[in-house]
Amino acid sequence: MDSKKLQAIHELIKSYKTIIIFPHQRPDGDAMGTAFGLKHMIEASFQDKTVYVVGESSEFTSFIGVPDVLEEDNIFADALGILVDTANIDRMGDERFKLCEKTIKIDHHIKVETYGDVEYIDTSRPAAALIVLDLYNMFKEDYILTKAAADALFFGILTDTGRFKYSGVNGDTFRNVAMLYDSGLDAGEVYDYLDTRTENFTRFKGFVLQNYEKTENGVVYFKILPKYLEEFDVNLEEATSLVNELGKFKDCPIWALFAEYEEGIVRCRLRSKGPAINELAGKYDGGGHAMASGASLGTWERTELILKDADQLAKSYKEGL
Ligand SMILES: [Mn+2]
Repeated sequence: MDSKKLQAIHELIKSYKTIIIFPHQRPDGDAMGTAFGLKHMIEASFQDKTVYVVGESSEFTSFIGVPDVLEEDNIFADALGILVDTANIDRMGDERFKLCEKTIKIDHHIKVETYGDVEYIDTSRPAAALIVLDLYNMFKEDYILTKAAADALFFGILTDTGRFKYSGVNGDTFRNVAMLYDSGLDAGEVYDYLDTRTENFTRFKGFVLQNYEKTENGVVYFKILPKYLEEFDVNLEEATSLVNELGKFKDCPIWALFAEYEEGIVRCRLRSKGPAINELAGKYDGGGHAMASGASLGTWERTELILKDADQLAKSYKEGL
């Protein structure tokens, strides 16, 4: 935690009437949870401020909130932009952060590039939403954490930590989460939402678990071909959320889930419970955390290349054990 920078963030928030929050493209639970948590917290605390969240919407995160559509570019000129959960600036969901008078970066990914008038990166936090709580905790007299803010932040923390299971979760995580419970969090509501599945999705999950593949040294993978989405009538977002189902096998330290996001744009979600995989992801136009990264392959043929590399990584990891 960097109290000096949190102070700088707090001063900027206080000094702007209009604040616009920018989550990354294809927003996940943490990007949206952080954005809406921050929005609700600031709006409840300062009656004279208007806070917008802009960028892409997603069905999964609509439970927490749907971004505003700001057609007038001039709203941005007098605003403070807060860019959350994003290491690469070209992944921002709305480019108009460039029009903002001042910008703040709040992120928990390993630094890829420097941006923002205040750049706050804390890789010790397993979700960006937890950084909002660091801010809240430091300036409790100035902020009000409402139930809506608590629910959004909890949604972000749960989804980015695999419900408190991933590495990086520690006492600080729970101390921050305790403040959410103290602020009226309805955890049951969030869990119920996350646990609700359609029957189509459940059938698709069964299909993945029957048909996954494995390399020689224990890289488990599955390729979500577009025809499967049609066959099972599930969307890409739902389908790719299954990534961790492939990580439950003994002696299989790495797993990957491939999908085609647009024609000719094949990406993978890469996960590990052994060797760090972010460097491997970097080699394929991606990146992320040591144990959870994403990579961009382009074509289906190129998936074999990353699988080969991942297999080697699994091999040397096992040999080194
Ligand atoms: Mn995150």
